[in-house]
Amino acid sequence: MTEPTYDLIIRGGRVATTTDVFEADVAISGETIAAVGRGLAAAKREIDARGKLVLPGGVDSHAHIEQLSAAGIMNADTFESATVSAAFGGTTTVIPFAAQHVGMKLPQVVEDYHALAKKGAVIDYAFHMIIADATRETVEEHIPALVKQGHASIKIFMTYDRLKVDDEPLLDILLAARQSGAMLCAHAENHGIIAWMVKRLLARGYTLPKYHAVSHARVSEAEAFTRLIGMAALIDQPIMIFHVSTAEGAKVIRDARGQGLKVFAETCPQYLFLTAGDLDKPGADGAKWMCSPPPRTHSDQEALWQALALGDLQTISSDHAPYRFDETGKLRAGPNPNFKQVANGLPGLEMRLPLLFDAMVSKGRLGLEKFIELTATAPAKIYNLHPRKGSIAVGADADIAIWDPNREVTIADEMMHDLAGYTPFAGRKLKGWPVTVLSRGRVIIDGNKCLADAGSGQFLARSGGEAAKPTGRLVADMDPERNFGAKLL
Ligand code: DUC
Ligand code: ZN
Ligand code: ZN
Repeated sequence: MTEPTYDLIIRGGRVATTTDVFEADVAISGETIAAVGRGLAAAKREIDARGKLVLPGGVDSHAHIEQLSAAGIMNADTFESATVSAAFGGTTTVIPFAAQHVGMKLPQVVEDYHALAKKGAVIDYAFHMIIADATRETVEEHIPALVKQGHASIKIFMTYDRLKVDDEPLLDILLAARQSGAMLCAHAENHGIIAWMVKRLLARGYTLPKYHAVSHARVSEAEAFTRLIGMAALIDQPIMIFHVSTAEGAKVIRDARGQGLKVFAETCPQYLFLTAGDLDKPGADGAKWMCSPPPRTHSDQEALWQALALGDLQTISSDHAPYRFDETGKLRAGPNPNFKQVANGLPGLEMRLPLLFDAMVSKGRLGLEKFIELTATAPAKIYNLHPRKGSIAVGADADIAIWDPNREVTIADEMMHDLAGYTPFAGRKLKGWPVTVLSRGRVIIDGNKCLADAGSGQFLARSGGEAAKPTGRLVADMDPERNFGAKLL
């Protein structure tokens, strides 16, 4: 008897990429995709995918896992719970953070997060390194060394008291990113505006969660984007602007891209499906919907969808940042905290793809190919994980989500596999659900069962790749030939 040719075949589904949707079998040998075609030879095992969609597993390029908040509150999840919940939602690659706080040595921070992820993760992962303490040692020694070790993206905060990086150290970090070939990602909001608004609101007794949204005045986003883009242009350093929430912010990015600057940007489901009105609940309840930047208005949602359609925003990540609605998380300061005392963040790894599939594929907004691009292929490309991750192609890792496009589900808190204890999207009715999920050829989700072992996810070392390469056009101010003699230009 002849040996079966492949280890596994996913037979008869509709396979989709960013450009094509077609009926095919997908054959897997070991951990990678060996063939895509019709009537492929036998395998040791087969999955019947007739009537289903066979899609690349999602790539979630922004998630906070086992991370301390700015105020020192720990996320609700472990690497195991977060990645199990991601897998249930059809995501097979995640990029969380190795988060430095002031006084910490970056190599130790990275080592500590490695240890946590190695123990728990059930899907593959890379890290963005958060820099909160731009000492000379961090900037000149640690960043270059760690980028070489495969951590080719850096994240900074322009707000939050204990994390924010001011303009001058930010320029140092942009330069370090440029010299080591890393992407610079940013949480860009104007700290002074937010701090000033917070003080005025609290002094007048406006303490409920809904005032969190008021305190993050809209202009704080567009102003910080403009300042960051200006500094990045000075250094000629590519940047990724995280979680765009306003129409004005999206316009700043469109204009910068129109000038040929290498500015990438993402938004998140909370800015496409929630509004500031969701924070307006009795008592402290609105804290469950508190994140930064806050959800805005319906017209911002429309502007963000348009920006996604036009390519101004290239990815949709979750910004998963789960805190329980109890004294360990959102209510750490007591049952009636003022909005400034509440940890910012929402759980989102699990619901990112089902929410977007329902809106984009089932309801038809932008369609299946764009869904794959925004949630898998584009983040894999921008963070240099493609072609290994983010697509269904021969030679790629067999990271695959099989979706039942007709399954109808009403989201409920009890269904979630993360440890937040709630989802801000409870009660929504969705059509389309990931029913089987594979990571490197292993079935890790089969219906409502998780079959993956803690620690079976692998670290993905990566260099900066194409997206992180400077344009090569140094502005005159930075050019010694042209301006360090202070010539008139
Ligand atoms: N915003 C959040 O809402 N949570 C995590 C960090 C952030 O910037
Ligand atoms: Zn952020
Ligand atoms: Zn974040």
